[in-house]
Amino acid sequence: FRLVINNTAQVFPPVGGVYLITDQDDNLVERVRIALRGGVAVLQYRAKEKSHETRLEEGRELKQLCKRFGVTFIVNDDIRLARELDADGVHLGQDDGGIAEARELLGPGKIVGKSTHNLDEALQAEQEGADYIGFGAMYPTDSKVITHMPGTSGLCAIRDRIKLPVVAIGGITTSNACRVIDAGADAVAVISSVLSSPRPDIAAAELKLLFNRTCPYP
Ligand code: TZP
Ligand code: MG
Repeated sequence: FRLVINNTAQVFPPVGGVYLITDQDDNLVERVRIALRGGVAVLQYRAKEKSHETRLEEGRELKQLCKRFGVTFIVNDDIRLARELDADGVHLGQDDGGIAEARELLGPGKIVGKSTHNLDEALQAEQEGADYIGFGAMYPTDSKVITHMPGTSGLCAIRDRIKLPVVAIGGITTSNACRVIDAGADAVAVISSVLSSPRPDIAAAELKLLFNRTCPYP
Protein backbone atom coordinates (compact mmCIF):
# COMPACT_ATOMS: atom_id res chain seq x y z
CA PHE A 1 0.00 0.00 0.00
CA ARG A 2 1.07 3.57 -0.45
CA LEU A 3 0.67 6.33 2.06
CA VAL A 4 1.27 9.91 1.06
CA ILE A 5 3.17 11.89 3.64
CA ASN A 6 2.85 15.56 4.40
CA ASN A 7 1.36 16.21 0.98
CA THR A 8 4.73 15.77 -0.67
CA ALA A 9 5.80 13.18 -3.18
CA GLN A 10 7.24 11.05 -0.36
CA VAL A 11 5.62 7.72 0.30
CA PHE A 12 5.99 5.72 3.46
CA PRO A 13 6.50 2.86 3.65
CA PRO A 14 7.22 2.50 -0.08
CA VAL A 15 6.47 -1.23 -0.25
CA GLY A 16 6.62 -3.50 2.74
CA GLY A 17 7.53 -2.23 6.11
CA VAL A 18 11.08 -3.04 7.12
CA TYR A 19 12.54 0.03 8.82
CA LEU A 20 16.20 -0.73 9.48
CA ILE A 21 18.18 1.21 12.11
CA THR A 22 21.97 1.20 12.13
CA ASP A 23 24.07 -0.23 14.98
CA GLN A 24 27.53 0.73 16.30
CA ASP A 25 29.41 -2.36 15.12
CA ASP A 26 32.17 -2.65 12.51
CA ASN A 27 31.60 -3.00 8.77
CA LEU A 28 28.30 -1.16 9.01
CA VAL A 29 28.07 -0.07 5.40
CA GLU A 30 28.76 -3.58 4.12
CA ARG A 31 26.18 -5.15 6.44
CA VAL A 32 23.61 -2.52 5.46
CA ARG A 33 24.34 -3.17 1.78
CA ILE A 34 23.55 -6.86 2.29
CA ALA A 35 20.40 -6.06 4.28
CA LEU A 36 19.08 -3.71 1.59
CA ARG A 37 19.31 -6.55 -0.93
CA GLY A 38 16.77 -8.44 1.20
CA GLY A 39 14.19 -5.65 1.06
CA VAL A 40 14.22 -2.60 3.30
CA ALA A 41 11.79 0.30 3.01
CA VAL A 42 13.51 2.83 5.26
CA LEU A 43 17.02 3.15 6.71
CA GLN A 44 17.59 5.25 9.81
CA TYR A 45 21.18 6.30 10.44
CA ARG A 46 21.60 6.24 14.22
CA ALA A 47 25.18 7.01 15.23
CA LYS A 48 25.07 8.20 18.79
CA GLU A 49 28.72 7.60 19.65
CA LYS A 50 30.41 8.79 16.46
CA SER A 51 32.13 12.08 15.65
CA HIS A 52 30.56 14.51 13.23
CA GLU A 53 33.28 13.75 10.67
CA THR A 54 32.62 10.01 10.86
CA ARG A 55 28.87 10.58 10.66
CA LEU A 56 29.29 12.70 7.56
CA GLU A 57 31.52 10.18 5.82
CA GLU A 58 29.51 7.09 6.77
CA GLY A 59 26.24 8.94 6.23
CA ARG A 60 27.22 9.84 2.67
CA GLU A 61 27.97 6.20 1.86
CA LEU A 62 24.70 5.03 3.40
CA LYS A 63 22.67 7.68 1.62
CA GLN A 64 24.25 6.67 -1.68
CA LEU A 65 23.35 3.02 -1.02
CA CYS A 66 19.77 4.00 -0.18
CA LYS A 67 19.49 5.98 -3.37
CA ARG A 68 20.63 2.99 -5.39
CA PHE A 69 18.11 0.68 -3.69
CA GLY A 70 15.24 3.18 -3.61
CA VAL A 71 15.27 3.19 0.19
CA THR A 72 14.13 6.20 2.23
CA PHE A 73 17.06 7.61 4.24
CA ILE A 74 16.34 9.09 7.68
CA VAL A 75 18.84 10.54 10.17
CA ASN A 76 18.31 10.01 13.90
CA ASP A 77 18.32 13.14 16.12
CA ASP A 78 20.92 15.17 14.25
CA ILE A 79 19.15 17.84 12.18
CA ARG A 80 22.40 19.44 11.12
CA LEU A 81 23.63 16.12 9.74
CA ALA A 82 20.28 15.50 8.03
CA ARG A 83 20.67 18.84 6.29
CA GLU A 84 24.27 18.29 5.31
CA LEU A 85 23.44 14.86 3.87
CA ASP A 86 20.20 16.08 2.30
CA ALA A 87 18.51 13.10 3.98
CA ASP A 88 14.86 12.32 3.29
CA GLY A 89 14.06 13.19 6.88
CA VAL A 90 14.87 13.09 10.55
CA HIS A 91 13.72 11.01 13.50
CA LEU A 92 13.24 12.71 16.87
CA GLY A 93 13.03 11.22 20.35
CA GLN A 94 10.82 12.61 23.12
CA ASP A 95 13.74 14.67 24.45
CA ASP A 96 14.88 16.00 21.08
CA GLY A 97 13.59 19.23 19.56
CA GLY A 98 10.07 19.95 18.33
CA ILE A 99 8.59 18.75 15.06
CA ALA A 100 7.77 22.20 13.70
CA GLU A 101 11.28 23.40 14.41
CA ALA A 102 12.80 20.37 12.64
CA ARG A 103 10.52 20.95 9.66
CA GLU A 104 11.56 24.56 9.45
CA LEU A 105 15.25 23.67 9.60
CA LEU A 106 14.94 20.87 7.05
CA GLY A 107 12.76 22.68 4.55
CA PRO A 108 9.79 21.37 2.57
CA GLY A 109 9.25 17.79 1.47
CA LYS A 110 11.12 16.15 4.34
CA ILE A 111 9.88 13.42 6.67
CA VAL A 112 9.80 14.04 10.42
CA GLY A 113 9.20 11.06 12.70
CA LYS A 114 8.80 10.98 16.46
CA SER A 115 9.38 8.27 19.08
CA THR A 116 6.36 7.63 21.32
CA HIS A 117 5.61 5.15 24.11
CA ASN A 118 1.94 5.65 24.97
CA LEU A 119 -1.32 7.09 23.63
CA ASP A 120 -0.72 10.62 24.98
CA GLU A 121 2.66 10.91 23.30
CA ALA A 122 1.30 9.40 20.09
CA LEU A 123 -1.65 11.82 19.95
CA GLN A 124 0.65 14.73 20.71
CA ALA A 125 3.08 13.76 17.94
CA GLU A 126 0.14 13.54 15.55
CA GLN A 127 -1.14 16.93 16.64
CA GLU A 128 2.31 18.47 16.26
CA GLY A 129 2.41 17.27 12.66
CA ALA A 130 4.71 14.25 12.67
CA ASP A 131 4.71 12.16 9.49
CA TYR A 132 4.92 8.89 11.38
CA ILE A 133 5.42 7.71 14.93
CA GLY A 134 7.81 5.18 16.37
CA PHE A 135 6.08 3.15 19.10
CA GLY A 136 7.68 0.81 21.60
CA ALA A 137 9.22 -1.06 23.02
CA MET A 138 7.40 -4.15 21.85
CA TYR A 139 9.76 -6.58 23.61
CA PRO A 140 12.90 -6.46 25.76
CA THR A 141 16.09 -5.74 23.82
CA ASP A 142 19.83 -5.48 24.37
CA SER A 143 20.14 -2.67 21.82
CA LYS A 144 18.90 0.12 24.10
CA VAL A 145 17.99 0.70 27.75
CA ILE A 146 14.21 0.46 27.70
CA THR A 147 12.12 2.64 30.01
CA HIS A 148 8.68 1.94 28.53
CA MET A 149 7.32 -1.30 27.18
CA PRO A 150 3.75 -0.96 25.87
CA GLY A 151 4.19 -4.20 23.92
CA THR A 152 1.78 -5.48 21.30
CA SER A 153 -1.21 -4.93 23.59
CA GLY A 154 -0.22 -1.26 23.89
CA LEU A 155 0.05 -1.07 20.13
CA CYS A 156 -3.42 -2.61 19.71
CA ALA A 157 -4.77 -0.06 22.16
CA ILE A 158 -3.46 3.00 20.30
CA ARG A 159 -3.86 1.71 16.75
CA ASP A 160 -7.44 2.84 16.16
CA ARG A 161 -6.80 6.28 17.68
CA ILE A 162 -3.81 7.12 15.48
CA LYS A 163 -4.10 7.92 11.79
CA LEU A 164 -0.36 8.22 11.15
CA PRO A 165 1.79 5.28 10.09
CA VAL A 166 3.00 3.45 13.21
CA VAL A 167 6.52 2.03 13.22
CA ALA A 168 6.80 -0.54 16.02
CA ILE A 169 10.20 -0.97 17.66
CA GLY A 170 12.08 -2.93 20.28
CA GLY A 171 13.12 -6.59 20.28
CA ILE A 172 11.35 -7.40 17.02
CA THR A 173 12.58 -10.53 15.24
CA THR A 174 11.42 -12.78 12.43
CA SER A 175 9.82 -14.96 15.14
CA ASN A 176 7.62 -12.32 16.76
CA ALA A 177 7.12 -9.75 13.95
CA CYS A 178 3.87 -11.33 12.78
CA ARG A 179 2.32 -10.54 16.17
CA VAL A 180 3.51 -6.94 15.90
CA ILE A 181 2.11 -6.62 12.39
CA ASP A 182 -1.13 -8.23 13.49
CA ALA A 183 -1.36 -5.68 16.31
CA GLY A 184 -1.40 -2.96 13.65
CA ALA A 185 2.17 -1.93 12.87
CA ASP A 186 2.67 -0.36 9.44
CA ALA A 187 6.39 -0.99 9.70
CA VAL A 188 8.78 -2.82 12.01
CA ALA A 189 11.93 -1.01 13.13
CA VAL A 190 14.80 -3.39 13.81
CA ILE A 191 18.48 -3.25 14.61
CA SER A 192 19.89 -6.56 15.85
CA SER A 193 17.59 -9.09 14.21
CA VAL A 194 18.86 -7.89 10.83
CA LEU A 195 22.28 -6.32 11.39
CA SER A 196 23.56 -8.96 13.86
CA SER A 197 22.28 -11.77 11.67
CA PRO A 198 24.85 -13.83 9.75
CA ARG A 199 22.61 -13.15 6.72
CA PRO A 200 21.15 -9.63 6.96
CA ASP A 201 19.61 -10.08 3.50
CA ILE A 202 17.64 -13.17 4.52
CA ALA A 203 16.57 -11.63 7.83
CA ALA A 204 15.28 -8.50 6.06
CA ALA A 205 13.54 -10.57 3.37
CA GLU A 206 11.83 -12.73 6.00
CA LEU A 207 10.54 -9.68 7.84
CA LYS A 208 9.31 -8.16 4.60
CA LEU A 209 7.45 -11.36 3.68
CA LEU A 210 5.59 -11.29 7.00
CA PHE A 211 3.71 -8.19 5.81
CA ASN A 212 2.01 -10.32 3.15
CA ARG A 213 0.93 -13.10 5.44
CA THR A 214 -1.89 -13.73 7.86
CA CYS A 215 -0.75 -14.14 11.44
CA PRO A 216 -1.46 -17.65 12.72
CA TYR A 217 -0.82 -16.67 16.36
CA PRO A 218 -2.75 -13.50 17.13
N1 TZP B 1 14.37 2.45 20.51
C1 TZP B 1 13.54 1.70 21.20
S1 TZP B 1 14.02 0.08 21.22
C2 TZP B 1 15.38 0.42 20.26
C3 TZP B 1 15.40 1.77 19.97
C4 TZP B 1 16.43 2.45 19.17
C5 TZP B 1 16.35 -0.61 19.84
C6 TZP B 1 15.80 -1.59 18.86
O1 TZP B 1 16.80 -2.53 18.56
P1 TZP B 1 16.48 -4.08 18.38
O2 TZP B 1 17.85 -4.73 18.30
O3 TZP B 1 15.73 -4.22 17.09
O4 TZP B 1 15.71 -4.54 19.57
MG1 MG C 1 16.90 10.87 20.07
